[in-house]
Amino acid sequence: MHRASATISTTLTPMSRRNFLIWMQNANNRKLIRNAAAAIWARKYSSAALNEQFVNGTSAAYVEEIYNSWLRDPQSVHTSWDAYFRTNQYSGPPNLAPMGRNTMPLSAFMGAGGGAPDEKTIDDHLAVQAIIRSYQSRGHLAADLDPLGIKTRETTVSKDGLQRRANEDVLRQHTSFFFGENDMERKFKLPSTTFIGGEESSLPLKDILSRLENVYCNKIGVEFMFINSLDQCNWIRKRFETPGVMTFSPEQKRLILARLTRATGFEAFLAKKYSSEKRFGLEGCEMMIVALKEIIDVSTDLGVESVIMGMPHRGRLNTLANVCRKPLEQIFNQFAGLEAADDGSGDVKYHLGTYIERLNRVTNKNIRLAVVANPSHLEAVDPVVQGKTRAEQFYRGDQEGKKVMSILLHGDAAFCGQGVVYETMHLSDLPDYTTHGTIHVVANNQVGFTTDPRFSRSSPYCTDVARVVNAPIFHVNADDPEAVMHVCKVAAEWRATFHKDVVIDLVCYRRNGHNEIDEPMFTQPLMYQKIRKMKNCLDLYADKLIAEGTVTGDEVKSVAAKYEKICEEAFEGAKKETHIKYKDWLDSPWSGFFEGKDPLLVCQTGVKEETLVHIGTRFSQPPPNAAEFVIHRGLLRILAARKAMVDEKQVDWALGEAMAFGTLLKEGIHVRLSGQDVERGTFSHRHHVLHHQLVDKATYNSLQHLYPDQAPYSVSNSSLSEYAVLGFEHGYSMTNPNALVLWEGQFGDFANTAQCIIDQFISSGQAKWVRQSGLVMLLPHGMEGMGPEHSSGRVERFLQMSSDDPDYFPPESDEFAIRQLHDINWIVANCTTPANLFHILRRQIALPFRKPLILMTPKSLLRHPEARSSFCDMVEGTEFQRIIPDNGPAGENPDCVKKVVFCSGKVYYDLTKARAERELENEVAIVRLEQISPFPFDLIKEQGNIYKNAELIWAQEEHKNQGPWPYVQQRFLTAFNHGKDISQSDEHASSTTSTTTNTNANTDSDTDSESESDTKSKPWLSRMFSSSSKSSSTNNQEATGEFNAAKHFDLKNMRHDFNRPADTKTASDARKSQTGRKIRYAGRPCGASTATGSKAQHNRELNALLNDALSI
Ligand SMILES: Cc1ncc(C[n+]2csc(CCOP(=O)(O)OP(=O)(O)O)c2C)c(N)n1
Ligand SMILES: [Mg+2]
Repeated sequence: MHRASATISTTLTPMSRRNFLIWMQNANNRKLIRNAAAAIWARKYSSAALNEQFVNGTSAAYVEEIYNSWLRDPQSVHTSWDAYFRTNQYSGPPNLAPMGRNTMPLSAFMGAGGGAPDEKTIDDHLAVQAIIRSYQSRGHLAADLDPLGIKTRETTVSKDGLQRRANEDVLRQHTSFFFGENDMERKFKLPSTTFIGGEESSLPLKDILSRLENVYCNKIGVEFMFINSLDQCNWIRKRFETPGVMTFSPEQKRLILARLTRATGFEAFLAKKYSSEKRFGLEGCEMMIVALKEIIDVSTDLGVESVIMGMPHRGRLNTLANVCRKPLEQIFNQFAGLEAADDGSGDVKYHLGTYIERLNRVTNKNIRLAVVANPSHLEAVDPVVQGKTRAEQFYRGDQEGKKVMSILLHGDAAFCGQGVVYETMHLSDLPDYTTHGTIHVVANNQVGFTTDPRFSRSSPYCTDVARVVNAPIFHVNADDPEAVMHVCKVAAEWRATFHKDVVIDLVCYRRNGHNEIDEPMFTQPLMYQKIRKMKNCLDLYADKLIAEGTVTGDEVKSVAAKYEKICEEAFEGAKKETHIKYKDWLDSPWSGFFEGKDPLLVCQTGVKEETLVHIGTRFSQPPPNAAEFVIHRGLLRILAARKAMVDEKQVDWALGEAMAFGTLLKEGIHVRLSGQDVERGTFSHRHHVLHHQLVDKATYNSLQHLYPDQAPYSVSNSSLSEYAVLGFEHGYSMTNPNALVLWEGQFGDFANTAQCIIDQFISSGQAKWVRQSGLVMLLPHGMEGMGPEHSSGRVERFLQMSSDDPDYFPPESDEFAIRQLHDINWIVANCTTPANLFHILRRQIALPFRKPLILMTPKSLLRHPEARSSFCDMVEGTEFQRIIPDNGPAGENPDCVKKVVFCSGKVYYDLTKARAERELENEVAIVRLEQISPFPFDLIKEQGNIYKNAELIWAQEEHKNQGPWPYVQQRFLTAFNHGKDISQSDEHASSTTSTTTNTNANTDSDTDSESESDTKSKPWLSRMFSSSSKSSSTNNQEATGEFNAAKHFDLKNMRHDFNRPADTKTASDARKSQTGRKIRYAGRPCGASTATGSKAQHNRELNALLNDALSI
């Protein structure tokens, strides 16, 4: 798939142009031609405009000036201009409010006798136009948005004696034009930029003002005049200004009331049944539920089939119940504190996701709704939702976002406070990241926990961040249900029309404290005095509908009673459940992926040699049949070098990676690589996108043209964000397991600005939300004297979060490696050869389940002549090597070896070079740890046995408190001393920071002591506290120390049983007994920074490391 949108540049010779066109006409290049045609059209279009003398920048200003003076005095301009302006053909810039649309000429408003308009007529018309524009631009500043009335301005009495909200903030100097009572009946011509007249082209001044007041200063505040597109501005004006746009039929009103009743009833029911439980209730913003339903109804009516939502705590349970229609029993069960029937540590109820497919009764269409699980970290889910949405659009071929859309909900404090909102907004219009418009809904309760907005933001509105992407912002008083419904309808239509973001700011209040246990009067006394007196929105609306005769009081009561009955029945039903199931809360089911799969079968990662030759050849070629595709000379050299390597049946790093991608693409696996500058590669090694040197945006990506029936490949330079882009790719990886999704950090260090995605989603997503992801993080890592940053991918942090137990040597069997992979939360690796890179990337897909892969990648090794692999290491029968043993003289004669240096990553090449310089090839073996986590206990043990008499060293270039050492140290001991010294201590490593349900942790319990039932439900606890637990084991195999594989690893349900055999031999015991084999550290001491600031110091420290590691 070409991304080219080439204009056939005039810089090409006619012959070149012809050849280039022939190449483009090739079937594969149709899209390029389409794009090119569009670009040519666009270019023609804009150049035509530019060539038009009359409207180029300076002359337009000149004409505008003449026009203005003509307006003031028609005789002040040349008669030809006068004649021209009288024809009404001149259409000035939008802010002049031209007369184009309305046909009535200004002369019609002049006194009898016609002739030139008098000065007052012109001034008055200009004033009216300025006033209209003022309302449109700033009417929201005076709108009646706050149900509490705290921030709402009082109405003021205008010169004409009428009450108005618009004050000088809105009207600025135009207030001075405010006319006297006598002018109120005067008719004024309406400019084409307003729709308040409906069919009328002129209106009496009093109507103009009252209509503008009603549209812009009532319960809706529309912020849109910053949008650069006149079309879009007019579109919005039309939807808010046209008389009668906000009328609702009695049926519609009843539906609003019914939905509001459910939203209100749900919170009331929870408050009644679980009065002391946190639920982050929606009281004060119940209209949010009705709003979401309206957005979904309108969107589905317009063609949307799948909606992906991300939202914080506030009203989440209500959304699940009343928007997604998640069975109430499942929600109520979350309050019951039941033990989970499936694996994982779970999460609190207001973080869990869900996925529902159901019939939308209003539109009678099937719809899929997903609420993505999220951590506490506010707004972190935003990019994840966008990535998931984008992926779903991709797999459905929904290139314009007509079928799949995202809705993001926000709290007011978080929306303006969290930077990831801004980062996510900036993805909204990028070709490879757009989801074609997101509807943002802010539950703006005017407080964040205990903090007043006056102290939590510097922007006037909490929504101002959206202005950067030209998204219209609809502020609305959430106590006016019909106003809310209207903005929701317009927002959904906006998205369907322009496919751009839009924001609904639901200005509401929070009836209770932050959660139901907090006392809000401590911190917001005045606000809460007011809130205590507020009638809820349902009552207000019911009163209104009763008063206008739409419903009766009895009907209102009966709707409420009916819903309460539904809740009661579900409540009773929930009591019958004994367990909760995390799988009920999965937001991204992979139907059919796990079923019928052998959970221990890893598919081949080696491939046929001819495949490697084919991919390698294509990858080293410019576009076929495009002799005139002008490639940079330096790139031609790189392509030639690639070809030479392929001829020698060798690969370097870039080629190894391309082989992995290419072979997966061949197998129908979609590959997506994203990150800063990934197309070329930060280190200029990848060059997946070749740029025509003479034609703008004409590009060629050979990996997209390997096979006619291959899967799509996408490689995208991202915006300069880690947090949002990594979140996005994580979300993308959740949608379909049959895709290799990779995010590359520019340098590994920069991943720390995405730490929340790493901690909260990638490392622990499966444990918390039973959701798997095969996302790959590529993190350039290595100390190369480039200073404290640009050095370390912080491998120690990833390793610290790995969930394998340092003291536990799993049972040895043929399936050791796959069982370990199954049980771990993620894989951390640092490959030293392109072949191993090839295999580990392919293994991501070959596995029968998905695990994130954290891959430290090299920098200088990208061009290191020794960091090459032969095709022999990639062909069928070969596989990923978790460790690479010493294959030289030392490995061949292990008995002569005095020292074994274990290492990981690029330092291997420093060590081998230094070993050769010291002529120690026979005495020092160097073993590479390629997969650091899960730790290859079995293979390391084997190495220990091979080099029985040698001293064991771990050498690393990172500081001692960094790099793999803190992780590998204990695990080496466990591996080397497996089978020696037996006693019992069994603490478990975990990937999440806590367990969730009350039965799993006592954090929510009001007692500190462990009850008997608690101890029973926690075998590890019982083993710690009960001396008899080992002997009283009911399992004979456990008692005899035999590993019960079926028990430990429940193959059928793909779950890990945390009841590990009690008498596991542990390294900590070996350490305690001081009998075990030891491993010594060689390298830098502990340090605060990741690297030194000076190259000389770096080299000195590296030499010290090499001397220490290799000294005999
Ligand atoms: C990143 C992050 N920082 C801090 C918190 C703690 N916290 C939870 S809710 C909350 C207030 C949120 O206010 P707002 O966004 O207005 O939502 P509301 O609760 O008012 O609906 C805070 C500070 C958090 N969850 N996430
Ligand atoms: Mg708030």
